[in-house]
Amino acid sequence: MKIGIVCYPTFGGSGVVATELGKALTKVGHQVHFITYSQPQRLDFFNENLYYHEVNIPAYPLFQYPPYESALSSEMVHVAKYMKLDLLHVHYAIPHASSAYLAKQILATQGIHIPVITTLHGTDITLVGKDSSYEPVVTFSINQSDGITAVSEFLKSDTYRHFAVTKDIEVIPNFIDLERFKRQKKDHFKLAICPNGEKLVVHTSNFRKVKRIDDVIMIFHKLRQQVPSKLLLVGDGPDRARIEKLCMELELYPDVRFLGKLDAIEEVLSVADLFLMPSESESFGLAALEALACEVPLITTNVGGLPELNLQGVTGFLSNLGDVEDMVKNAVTILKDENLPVFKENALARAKEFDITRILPMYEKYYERVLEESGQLTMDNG
Ligand code: GMT
Repeated sequence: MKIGIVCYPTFGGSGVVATELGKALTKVGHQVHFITYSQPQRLDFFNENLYYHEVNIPAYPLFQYPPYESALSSEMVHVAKYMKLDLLHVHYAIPHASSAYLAKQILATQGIHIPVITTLHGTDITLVGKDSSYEPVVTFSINQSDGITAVSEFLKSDTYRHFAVTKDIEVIPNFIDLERFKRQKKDHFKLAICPNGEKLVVHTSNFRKVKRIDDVIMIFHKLRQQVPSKLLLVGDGPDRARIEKLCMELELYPDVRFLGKLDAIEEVLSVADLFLMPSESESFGLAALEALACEVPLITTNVGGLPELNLQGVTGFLSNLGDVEDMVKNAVTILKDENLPVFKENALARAKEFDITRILPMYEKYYERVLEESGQLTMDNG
């Protein structure tokens, strides 16, 4: 099959899922064409089936806001036509689903019929997409997609709850490459951070309000009064400067370290004992799955799709939003020497359920179904 993948090229979860999916598809023989405004962060390998097409957005003094959606639609038209794509798979509805709709209409006028699949990832539905500035376009373009997937049952329900979506939504969860995300022996690294045998707590995110990093800090602040521990914060975003200040005010240095954006996140997770995700909203929680794969138990909220990943008392614990006291109590339980090995083992077992080798065929089957339903399945792509 020849598949066009449209996504955000940044470190965000939707871009990571789209890029890893595309890479995996090329390894099983599909031809994948990424259409993005810059090289996706994780598109870091060569494969003869992999193509990258950059969206060109010409500047013009009249444009206070360069019309990215038009440029993206045009690039989709060019790539679909000249590369003879079988389908377009767009990740994160805004604005990719509406740009794909426009591209599809343009191609149809040229006798080219190409189905569009939209994958809903989270804030495109739960936060940004609901805003009246976007809602009519999001609803319309989701309904116009030939296929719709969501990354959790929660996200599927939330889409029906908040948008007048009339089509079936297929749930295909986030996945993990266990070849890459596995616990590596990094004793020297652990010793450098925790020289006196302290427990290591990790949080990774894009430092947005929705991640509630204040709660991460408060959990750690209270935890270290009971269990000698250190905190590593990975990632960057709008809340970082404020949070660094909070750490100074609480006199948490040098027990807290901000590592910024890191590609080899699995190296940090390999030395972690606990992962914190006290998010206000989380459609799936890919970062938490990455932690599980590296045998790191979880403290999360019980919001969104997190109960579909984190199993209470098995892979970690879930608490009500903002219940820092409960999260601290649970963290202390996990970190007890007699409990930690069991949680670590359970973490890996749970991660294996989301192994890419299990999830990739779900996408392939769904592609075939959408192609068949739209009358585009031929011997060539089938
Ligand atoms: O807002 C973010 O955290 C980034 C966002 C994205 O789309 O880039 O992540 C969402 O998609 C991920 C991949 O499907 C999910 O694992 C995350 O849970 C989801 N984030 C939220 O729902 C807040």
